[in-house]
Amino acid sequence: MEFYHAPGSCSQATHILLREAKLDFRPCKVDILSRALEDGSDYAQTNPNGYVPALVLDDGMVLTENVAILDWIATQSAGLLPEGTMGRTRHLQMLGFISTEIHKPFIPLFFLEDEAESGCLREILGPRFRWIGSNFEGDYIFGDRFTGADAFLYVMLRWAGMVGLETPDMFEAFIEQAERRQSVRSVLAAEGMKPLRRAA
Ligand SMILES: N[C@@H](CCC(=O)N[C@@H](CS)C(=O)NCC(=O)O)C(=O)O
Repeated sequence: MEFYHAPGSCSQATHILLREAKLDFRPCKVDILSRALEDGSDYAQTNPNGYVPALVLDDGMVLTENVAILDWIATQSAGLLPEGTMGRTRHLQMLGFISTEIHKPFIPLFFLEDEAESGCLREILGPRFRWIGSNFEGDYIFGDRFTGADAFLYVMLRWAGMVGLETPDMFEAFIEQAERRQSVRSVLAAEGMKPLRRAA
């Protein structure tokens, strides 16, 4: 399987979950501005929409969209979904929330120069992070199981740190827990990034 990604982007969540699931994959780095792969070829040939993440499965199927990819990986290995008959649905609910209510509206914060506009966006995003915090059932969103939703949240919290967006204090412990995981440590090393917390 091939994994198309850009370091530090939302594809980092896929990267983490692929390692959690211990799946074999070949990482392929995409320059998301030029849409070029490292060998100079055109990533749009693989994903005409040009964005990451994308997986090309061994049968050639191209899988895109964070929600679908993280859900698919979670079904490939045991212990990556919340327990119970509603576990997969609850996980999808949280992935959908992070994808549409946090990830997508977050992106302009990296580019907005107008303080009023950026302040408005911060006011929208703050309560959404707090809502996730209010749903925590343990060390992670669904208790003691680290899921794709946790991987996605971790990446969004890294982004929050980059733009100085305040998030609930409880996420400090979450970040520390996440950064103790081998999957997170090896992905950060592979993507050339530092953990947020020195304690990790
Ligand atoms: N709908 C896609 C969007 C993914 C996305 O926004 N990826 C960003 C990186 S965080 C990207 O590749 N942006 C470059 C572009 O849109 O051309 C998903 O949810 O997976």
